[in-house]
Amino acid sequence: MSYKILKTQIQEGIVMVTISRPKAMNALNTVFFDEMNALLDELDSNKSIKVMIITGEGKAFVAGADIAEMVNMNSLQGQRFSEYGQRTFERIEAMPFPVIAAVNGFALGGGCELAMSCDFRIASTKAKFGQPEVNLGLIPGYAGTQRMARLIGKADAMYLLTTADMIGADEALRLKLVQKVFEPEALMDEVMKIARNIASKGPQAVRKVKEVCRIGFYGNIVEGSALEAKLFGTLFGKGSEGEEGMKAFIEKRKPNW
Ligand code: CO8
Repeated sequence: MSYKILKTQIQEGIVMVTISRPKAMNALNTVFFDEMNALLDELDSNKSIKVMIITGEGKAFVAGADIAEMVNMNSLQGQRFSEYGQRTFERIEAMPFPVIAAVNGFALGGGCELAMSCDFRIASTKAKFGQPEVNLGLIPGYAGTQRMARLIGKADAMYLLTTADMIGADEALRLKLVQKVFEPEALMDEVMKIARNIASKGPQAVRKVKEVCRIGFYGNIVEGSALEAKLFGTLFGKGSEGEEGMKAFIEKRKPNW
């Protein structure tokens, strides 16, 4: 399928999705959400996908929700736009394979929220993060208030949400909002290395570890641990991925997944 805003490329089971609306700093509009949902429909059931990477074209990862589209919305339209974005980001978070945000530049407002819906964030030294909504008399609408507090703790989240401070990649690393930082020229090569590394692991194991980690993160430890044990068990037995992985270790060879 071809898209207006999303550019996609698949190689070695790794999907690279580039948000391409550079003249508007890749601001998120309805077309973006429609296209992202169509893409997620395509990828959801594709068992050959191992990792997805989301990045932005030009100076920005994403500079927020599209202010020009939002400015004339009434209360109900604002709520609907927020709910549509929330559902889309929940789907990204729940994709059966890991999703990496490769943050090349500004990740502001809805852009920071998009990055936080990914499993982890790898940033360029030029990346800038922030939730500037209060500058506009708004609050985050794509569950940024919920994810940020869970990812970096309530106090640091409240600091960023109420001051609207824009922080650089080093500060984002210190806060553990991002996991690694690279020079801009190296960013995509390094992200691909990480993606290939993940793609080389037991494919079912990677999918299950994501599922169980996500469920445990939002649920409780008893529920999460019970699911972990159940999914752990599914990797055992004749012809299973776990059997192959463990045999390969003992036989000092690479596993044949
Ligand atoms: N929406 C629409 N257009 C945008 C946005 C945006 N979020 N950000 C930038 N643009 C446009 C600019 O209007 C400009 O357009 P034009 O060339 O036609 O004038 C173009 O992109 C380039 O931008 P600048 O000239 O401003 O570029 P600079 O390099 O000087 O500055 C910044 C870059 C710092 C990123 C600056 O553009 C900026 O501050 N952007 C707005 C950031 C912001 O406030 N983001 C939060 C938006 S609100 C939000 O995301 C809420 C999410 C939840 C919504 C829930 C649904 C209701």
